[in-house]
Amino acid sequence: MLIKKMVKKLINIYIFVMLCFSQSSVFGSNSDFNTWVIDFKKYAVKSGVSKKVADDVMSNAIFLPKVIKYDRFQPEFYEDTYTYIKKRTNKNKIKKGLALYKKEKITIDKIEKEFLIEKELLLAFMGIETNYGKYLGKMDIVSSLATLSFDKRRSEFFTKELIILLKLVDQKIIDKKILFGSWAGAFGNFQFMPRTIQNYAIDYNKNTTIELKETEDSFASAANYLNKIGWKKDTPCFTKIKLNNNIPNKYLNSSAANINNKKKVKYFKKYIENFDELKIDTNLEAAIITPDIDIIPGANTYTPAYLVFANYEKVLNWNRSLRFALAVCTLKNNFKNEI
Ligand SMILES: [Ca+2]
Repeated sequence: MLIKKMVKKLINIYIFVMLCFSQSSVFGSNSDFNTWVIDFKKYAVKSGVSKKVADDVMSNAIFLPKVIKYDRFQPEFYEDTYTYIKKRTNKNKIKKGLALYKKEKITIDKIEKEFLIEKELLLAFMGIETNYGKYLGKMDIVSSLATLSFDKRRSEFFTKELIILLKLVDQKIIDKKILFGSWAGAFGNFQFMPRTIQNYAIDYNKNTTIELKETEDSFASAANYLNKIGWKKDTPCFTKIKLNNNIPNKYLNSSAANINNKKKVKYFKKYIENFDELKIDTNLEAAIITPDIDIIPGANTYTPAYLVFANYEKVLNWNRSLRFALAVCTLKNNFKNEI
């Protein structure tokens, strides 16, 4: 335990030092950023955005050094699995979720039925993404997305998101005055990125605008998203397992980018110490994940370990983090016992 804590501390110090060194290049890039904005506007117009909206929306875009800091210091990169899950699924989170459900029961129950997505799952997503709308973010999304597009790490991804956002403004689906959200450009109760808004957000209460900070539209949009990407109601997400030492390394997934080597649960029997205690259909397809291997140096290879199912990968579609998906499904299960 002590070693684990020391390793964690060392990782934090390392990240901090790296951030200090990266400061000079980050702060020295303002004129480069302004040149980038000029080029980006031309590219946006070529991609189908009207010149008026491109000029208008981008006119106040500024480079935000703190966005780069947040990008390099995400908890998904350094928190071990138990800490990550515990922080996000505590009793207070359940209490607040239950209070919201009590208040919005009619709407949430109706949406659950219509989209075939468990209310517990919707509450879990909202609880983890924004603490039930408490942390919607106050960052100017255009500047966040512009900063991350200008930055090299994931430039292509964020450039596409920013173009989509401009198109949403151009088509009057979103009002540019309300574009405040997270440092990574996500928006509303469920932290939708522009592409998610474009593909899945709906005006559920039919008042002609999509309000992702209001219960009706945000819950229906989240339920619609999960339904369309294939979440299957009343089927499992993950289950915790104890692995035997005889498990070949190839079965241990530790990257959220791809979940490999899927087999029927019963195939893994010889590798799972507590197999007989598992309350799971052994004909289901599953994979094994050991999320701490990559980020916690010296982590015990086989602990913690989980069997994950098709639904788990749907949560990864939402946010590509092994820990995030475990936390969402854990909170969902915790609600199940309360509602
Ligand atoms: Ca609406």
